[in-house]
Amino acid sequence: MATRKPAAKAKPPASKAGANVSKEELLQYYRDMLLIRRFEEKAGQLYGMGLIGGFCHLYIGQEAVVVGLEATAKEGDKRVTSYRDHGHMLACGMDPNGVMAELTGREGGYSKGKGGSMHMFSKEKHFYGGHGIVAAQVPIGAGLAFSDKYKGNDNVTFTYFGDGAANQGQVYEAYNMAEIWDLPCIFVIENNQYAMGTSTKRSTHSNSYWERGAAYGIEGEEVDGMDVLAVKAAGEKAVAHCRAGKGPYILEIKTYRYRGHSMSDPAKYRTRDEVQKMREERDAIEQVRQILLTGKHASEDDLKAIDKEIKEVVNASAEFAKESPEPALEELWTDIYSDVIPQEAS
Ligand SMILES: Cc1ncc(C[n+]2csc(CCOP(=O)(O)OP(=O)(O)O)c2C)c(N)n1
Ligand SMILES: [Mg+2]
Repeated sequence: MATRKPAAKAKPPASKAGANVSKEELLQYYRDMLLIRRFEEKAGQLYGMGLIGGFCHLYIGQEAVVVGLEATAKEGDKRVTSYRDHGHMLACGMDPNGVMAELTGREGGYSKGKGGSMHMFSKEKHFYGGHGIVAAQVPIGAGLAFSDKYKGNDNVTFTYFGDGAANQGQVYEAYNMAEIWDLPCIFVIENNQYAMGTSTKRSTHSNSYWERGAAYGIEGEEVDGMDVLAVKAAGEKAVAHCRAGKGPYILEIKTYRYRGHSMSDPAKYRTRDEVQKMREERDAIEQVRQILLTGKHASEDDLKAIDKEIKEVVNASAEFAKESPEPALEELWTDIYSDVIPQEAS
């Protein structure tokens, strides 16, 4: 009886970072990055319609950073970040409905509509915020890592902050203590080249931020943040270092935000061409799309189906966020540190 030769397995594309990545992984990164992008675009629209108030900082352009690092995380690992936080929440598995409803200030939001864009948390997903004070989350990240060290487990904490935050004093106090105590903390500098309207070229003599760790004896490296595979490869190294009890590690991830600092940004500090060039030549989602197509791991139709699926998830989150009621007045007196509830005037 003639035996059939098993179909040759498609070879996984070789990453620029040198790691072999499976088709399934690539599709997952494509999906995860696209979810963040479409979600943020929708948040931008809702903001324009007046459905989201206050501050709102979009993550569009930086998706590969958090998706690449989340690919290296395991259950129990923690994350904490700044106000540019929606992507981090989605990447660690928080519910898009709860995030969007928090943006619109509704009862179904992660903080029952009382926190908004910069103040969401998830105990279940070990997401510790969302911090509006620049660099405030960095010592908190070291503290979270301390708790794991104290408990004797092998969890790590991803502590994200920006290039602007990297010039703050408390970052270096946290570095010092993290090194002395060998804390399993990955300090992730998301260097998107601007702090509000100030370019890194104007704010610091040396814009190689990771090298500052040397003063504290902390190892680190610079990573191409527009290449999700490079981020993942560097993340694996950092995670292995921390899990092995070797103390903290610094990843300076070079990235770029396409949108303004927040929704009210006059964008006079850079040219349209600069942004356009980045979008056209370096976009992280497009890079993965090209690897999938040229390696014949997915067809245009497969990718279209994923796009459609993501659009549906995002549209559903916007519907949920619009339909969820505003928080009841009594909610003003919950989740606060005071027991003294004002009584109605008699
Ligand atoms: C202590 C403090 N100083 C100033 C501000 C105002 N502020 C908000 S965001 C920001 C820029 C921070 O830039 P960066 O750390 O690079 O993060 P990015 O916005 O680029 O993600 C500043 C100065 C603040 N929120 N907190
Ligand atoms: Mg920045």
